[in-house]
Amino acid sequence: PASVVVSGTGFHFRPPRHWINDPNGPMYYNGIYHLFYQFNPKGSVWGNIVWAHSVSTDLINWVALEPAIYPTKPFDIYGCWSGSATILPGNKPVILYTGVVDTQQRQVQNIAFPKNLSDPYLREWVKPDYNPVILPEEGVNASAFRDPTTAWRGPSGHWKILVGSKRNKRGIALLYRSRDFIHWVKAKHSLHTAKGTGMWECPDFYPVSVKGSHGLETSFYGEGVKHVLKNSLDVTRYEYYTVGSYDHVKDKYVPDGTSPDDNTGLRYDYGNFYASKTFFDAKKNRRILWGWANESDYVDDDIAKGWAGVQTIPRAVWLDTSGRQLVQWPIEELESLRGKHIVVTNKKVSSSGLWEVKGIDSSQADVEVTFEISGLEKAEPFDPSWATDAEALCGRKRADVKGGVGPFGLHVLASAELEETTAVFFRIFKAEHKHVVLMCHDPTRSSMRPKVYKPTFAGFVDVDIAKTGKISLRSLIDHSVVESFGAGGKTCITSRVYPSLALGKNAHLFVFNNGLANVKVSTLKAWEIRKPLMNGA
Ligand code: DQQ
Repeated sequence: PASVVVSGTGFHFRPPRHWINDPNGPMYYNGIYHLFYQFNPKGSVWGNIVWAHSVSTDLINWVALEPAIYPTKPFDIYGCWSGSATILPGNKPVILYTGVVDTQQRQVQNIAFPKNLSDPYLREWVKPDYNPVILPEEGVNASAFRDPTTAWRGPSGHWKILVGSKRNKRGIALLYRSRDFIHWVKAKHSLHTAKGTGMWECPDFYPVSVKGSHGLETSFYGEGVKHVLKNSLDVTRYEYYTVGSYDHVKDKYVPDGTSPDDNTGLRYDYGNFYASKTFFDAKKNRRILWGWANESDYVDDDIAKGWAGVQTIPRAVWLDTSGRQLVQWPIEELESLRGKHIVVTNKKVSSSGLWEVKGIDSSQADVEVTFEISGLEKAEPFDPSWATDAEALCGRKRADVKGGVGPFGLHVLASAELEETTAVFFRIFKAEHKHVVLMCHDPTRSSMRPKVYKPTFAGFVDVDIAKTGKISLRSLIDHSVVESFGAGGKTCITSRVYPSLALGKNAHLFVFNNGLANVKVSTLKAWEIRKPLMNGA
């Protein structure tokens, strides 16, 4: 097969050319959404990093502007790395970002302001000469000192931020305080640390409401609030978060302990999703999550196709009613791109059943389906040792491994004869006192192309399946991106896949059941997704 036939993506955020990584400084300001991101203006591999800049009025259609922050001064001459925006009182946006100062990649934190607040797009940013505003002091590892968060303000009037770091293999979220946003002092105690995780990149820390799906401004404090701390682990390339309590006076964060805060903990997304960042959207009173989905093809392919990396579809994020985890859902604005659609109702998927969903072009689509499970008697027994590694379990029990209840789900980006497919599915097990629901992405057969990395990804879904008897799945399909949301967004998985046959009109969509028990599709809706304005891509 030809090695570089990769079609572009349709509705995922990316520039027309070159390498992108972390989303930076997302914000809503005077009616405009801003997204900055790590960008190499010279090629489709990582390097020469600047803050590229795009603006939008709906988070879906994007217009690219000139890069906003790029190396010019000793305090950022080797790179302008990740950081965050804060809207200061008086409606004044400000950015804190990491500057790389030498070839050993030693890091400092810098501040930048819009040059002209009356420019609706805030095109130009100024980096005052008094930068850097934070230097790595005694005892801080200068090459592991980066990615300042959005600031929050405590009852004392102090601003506070986190900076990611490590000491030996301990991940650290350093805490800094400032009265004026320019002079910052390191707090004696870090906000949180965990042993054995390695470097904490791109920390994020924010309040969530214990009731309802609305978001809270980052400085919010009061009753009925929990906090979320997320870190990106550069060793595993996965992110983990905890839900906990934060004391604004003592600056103490205590995770609830409902999930571990290491490599076995909760994740926003159990797939290819990294360096994420949230922001509070004052327009719609919600908190929105951006994450980066890297390529998983071969570097030579990225060079040949001339671009690499996308941002996932922005997701609203809030605390689940259980209080134990977050829930995520693609922003409602995405639905404005829905075009031609089809509906299937009350259709059985018998044991070993397979049927095609016809009538739409499914290479750029949005699919929502609800499966009804008639009985759980046939569920496979669950070995408790599997509980800490969903991914390994999915690797062993892939879509083609027969089960009791499930695997059932979708074949997306599939060729007509299923030589190629990315399987998105559930498998239900019987544990001692409950049922365990596993959600998987199995791209083992996603591409006939050589050298493509095709990892299986998986997470458990915290639902009482015996009680509800049904489970929903939504998949956003975009040529080389599959983003799936299980049980209304309780478990999310993103994959990058590179079909060589299942391209464009040759991409098919199937429903399958490879378990002994019958299941039923109570409803399936699938829409073609139109291409928005995407930075000229
Ligand atoms: N990417 C940036 C760093 C960050 C890493 C450099 C995470 O600031 O730690 O491009 O992907």
